[in-house]
Formats: sequence, C-alpha cells, structure tokens
Amino acid sequence: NNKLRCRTVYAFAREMYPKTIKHDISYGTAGFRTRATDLSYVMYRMGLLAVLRARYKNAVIGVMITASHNPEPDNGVKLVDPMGEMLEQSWEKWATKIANVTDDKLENVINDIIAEYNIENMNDRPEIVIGKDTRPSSLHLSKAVIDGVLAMGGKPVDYGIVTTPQLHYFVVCKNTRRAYGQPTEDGYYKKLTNAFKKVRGQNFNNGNYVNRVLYDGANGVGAKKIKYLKEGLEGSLIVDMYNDEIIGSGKLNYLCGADFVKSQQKFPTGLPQDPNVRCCSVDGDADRIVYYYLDENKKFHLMDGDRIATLIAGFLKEVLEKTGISLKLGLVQTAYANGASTDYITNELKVPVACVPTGVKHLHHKALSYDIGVYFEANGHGTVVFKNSAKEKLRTALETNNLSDEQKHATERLINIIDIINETVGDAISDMLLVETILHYRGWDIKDWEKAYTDLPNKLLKVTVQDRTVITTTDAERKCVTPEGLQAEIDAIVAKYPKGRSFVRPSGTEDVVRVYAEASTSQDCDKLAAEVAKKVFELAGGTGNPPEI
Ligand code: G16
Repeated sequence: NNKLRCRTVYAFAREMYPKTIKHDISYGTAGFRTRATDLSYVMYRMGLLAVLRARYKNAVIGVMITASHNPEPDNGVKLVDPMGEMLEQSWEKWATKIANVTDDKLENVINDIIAEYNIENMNDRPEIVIGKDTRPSSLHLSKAVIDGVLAMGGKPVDYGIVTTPQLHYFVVCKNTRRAYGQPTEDGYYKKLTNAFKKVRGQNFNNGNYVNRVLYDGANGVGAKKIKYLKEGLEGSLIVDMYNDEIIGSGKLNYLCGADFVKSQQKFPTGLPQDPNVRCCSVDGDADRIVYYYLDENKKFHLMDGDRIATLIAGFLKEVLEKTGISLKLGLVQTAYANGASTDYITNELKVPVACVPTGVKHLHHKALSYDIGVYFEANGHGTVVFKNSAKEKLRTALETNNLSDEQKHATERLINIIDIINETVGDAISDMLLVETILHYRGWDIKDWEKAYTDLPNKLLKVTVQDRTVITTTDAERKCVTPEGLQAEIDAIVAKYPKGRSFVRPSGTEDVVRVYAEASTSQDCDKLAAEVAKKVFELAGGTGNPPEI
C-alpha cells in the first residue's frame, strides 16, 4: 500500500507538478509568497507536508492559499497548526527543504521527515482543511494542494474561498471537537454576531457613538464575506461596504485595503469622503484592519494596529478591575509600534508591554504567556488570547455567586466578549466587532478615540537590493547585525533628530528591505527615513535608482 502510494506521490510530482524554478524560496513571515506562476509545485509539496504534519500531530492541519496584502499576480501558502497557530518554527525548515529539493530527491526529503519525527501511522487519513483567497490563481493552486494531500493519503476538506482567519477558526473547531464552535462558515458568523448582539443590547447607539461604519473590502475576500456577517448583525451595526470588484478585476488591494491605507497613510479609493465618519479597511485575506477618518479640512487621521491594541487593552484593564478577579494582562507589539503608543501603554495604561520580531507567530506565542494577551502589529494584524485557566477563573467566579452586582456585570461582559474575539489568529472582521463594541461601551466617536495619545510622525519605505538576506537583525529587529557598519551609520543619523528612531529589516513577504522611521516632526521623519534608506542602498547592495533625500 505504502509503496503504491509513494509511487503515486513521486509520479504525480514529476508529471503534474514538476519543479520548474531553479532558485530557492524560503518559508518566511507568512509562509511562501512569490509570483503565482512559480508556485504550482510548491503547493503540491505543501499538500504532502500537511499530511505528514497531521499524522505527526494526530490532528487536523490547515492550508491557506493567499498572498494577502501583495498585488494580485502574487500568491502564497501557509500551513496552520492544530490550535490555529502558524506552522511550528522547527518545521519551517522542512517546508523550505521540501519546496526546494529537485524532483528526484523529493522522496529522500519525505523519508527524512518521516524518520526525524518517527511518523509510524502512515496509513492514517488525516483531514487537511484547505481555503483560498479570491486571486484568480488560487483556484488551480488549491487544486495542486488537494492533489498533494490525496497523493499522500490524506483527506482534503475544501472550504473554497474563505478569509485566512476563518480557515484558522475551522481548524481549531475541528481539533477541539467543536468546543470552539461549529466548523462551518455559518457557525463562524453565528458565533461572532450572537456574542456581539448580546453585548450591545437594545441600545445600538450611545453618547457620541453612532452604529454605522464605512468598510473597505479591498476588492477581496473580506468584501465577499462581510455580507453574510451583516445579515447576522440584524441592524445592531450598520456596515456600509465599498470596494467589492469582481474576482480577477486586477483591483485587489489596489489603492485600497489595510496595507495601502497604513503604509501610504492615505484615504483609499472608492469610499465617500464625508468628514468625521468612521471608516475601516481590511486587507486581501481579511486578517488585518485599520480605522481612519477625514476631518473637516480633509486631513487624514489613521487609527492603526497600535491604536486598536491600546483601545482594547485599556478597556480590558478597566473591565478586569471591575470584576475584582486577578488576571495578568499584557500587550505585545513589534518594533513598528509607534513610540507614543508604547509610552501610553507603559505610563498611562500601566500594562506590561513586550516587543517581538515581525510575524504573528511571534506575537501570538508571546501573548500566550499572559492570562490575557493582547497582540497587534502596527499594520492592524492582531487579536486577544485568553488562557483556558483565565476563562475558567471567570466562569467559576460567576458560578460561585460571591460577586457584587458590579463585579457580576463586568464578569458577564468579559465572558461574552471572549466570543466576539477570534482567538485563533488576527481577524479583521472579529476585530472590527470588538472595536465597535468598545467604542459603543465608551460612547466614543472616532475623534474621542484618537484623543488618547498623539502618534509620532512615522514613515515606511522600501529599498530594493540584490539580495535582501544580507541584512540580518537582532533585538526584536531593532538592531542590524549585518552588513557590518550599517547599524553604526543608522545610529549616527538617528542621533540628529529629536525623538528619532529607525530600523531596517528584510521583508518576509516581498523582495524588499523595509525602512521604518519616526521623529518629532514629519519633516524630520521624512528626512530620517530617506537618509537611512540611502545608507541601506549604499551598504546592502541597492539596485535601481538610489533613494532621494
Ligand atoms: C504578513 C504577516 C504579518 C507581517 C506582514 C508583513 O501579513 O502575517 O505578520 O506583518 O506580512 O511582513 P514583512 O514585513 O515581513 O513583509 P499578511 O497580512 O501579508 O499575511
């Protein structure tokens, strides 16, 4: 049986999905990501790997086909571990190995994995849950994953077009035997909307809060799926949806979506420019969200992941205090977090804050070390995770009936709010419901929200270099180790600008080096970013035109 299967695996690989690309790719920040035309064999092989991983873990594993914020011609794939986490780091090297090996050595790598992890149950047929975004290429790439799963003897469960966080949710539902929820799209919408409506109650508006938000779907899966959510909200929140072009229009993430709004710091195309109206944008696979508005003078104001994190952490801290129950709350950020937000969290909210490298896998992992961990990247990717013991403590406190009325209310509120949150991974749609819940609770409009602190002007630039791996970093990416001398140059430049801060790192999803800068004025910030970008270009082998200062 096994022999027959092996023959199928390798015959398929050679005949249907031959490795056509010579250069190596690696499993980066969010799996493999490159031009869609280069990915068929990688997808097939990820199907194989997913089955091995599922057999090893004795659990359902997920495969998501998406390139999220990247342009439409790109695509990508990431594996989802049993509890919704990104693929465990020690397996990333196997993913890279299996993707890069020549067709005739594929068998050897698979045997190496089986030997390394002592996978004995090679006849098991584990379920592999598969989802894809709206990219036209996703269709045939998901077929390649399915073929890989079948060839290795797994059972593909194809969810079709879904958001990345929905796929994570399905995996967790299946692995918890439905304790987390029903592993269906309908189950997902019902879980979120029922919890949302319960917390909101009958008064849809409160103080300055109005229950209407403009929603930019980035012409992607987030636009398709919000329609179902809206039905379940039954008017408790009015979501006016924009940017829902048909699949294959080439408009995905184009001049719209969370990545465009955050990195360009601009209002997206397609939404009405009404003053002081609360707007939000999600990205191409709906795992990131940012909020923003235009004021009376058409000035753009951004509420990014840092703002969302501080809104959530401030709220949780307050409600937690009201419960009288002692649980450790913490917040996790990356080096991209605006310095003003970190000051606010530390000095005003007095919530412990940690800094980790870019990539949800790092943030998620760190957040799990708190009873309640809030994590967000500045780009709007994040969620809240609760330890099981923390949930248990809240439920037990409620059951024992020793709470005052205020404590009881606060505890109930917190328990209901857990169900609005997709704890499995950052989820734009669930995050939107959480933000709306908190703004409603506080009676705030978007301007009230903005008052908490003032962002330092900041800038994100991309520099193209011959080989971005020449840049290596340490200290949660805040310091550059190689090329030698670059960090000293950055330090010297930064020292010239009040409240200046800058760092550089190779992107894990695009073939560029990212440069981040912040300073006390926007002029200084622009100059600082440009100077650092120029140094990167000079010392790290820049290509094309050097950045201008
Ligand atoms: C992915 C990761 C994020 C990361 C972003 C940019 O987001 O999931 O954690 O912040 O890429 O990463 P990099 O700067 O390394 O290119 P997404 O939404 O594109 O999947």
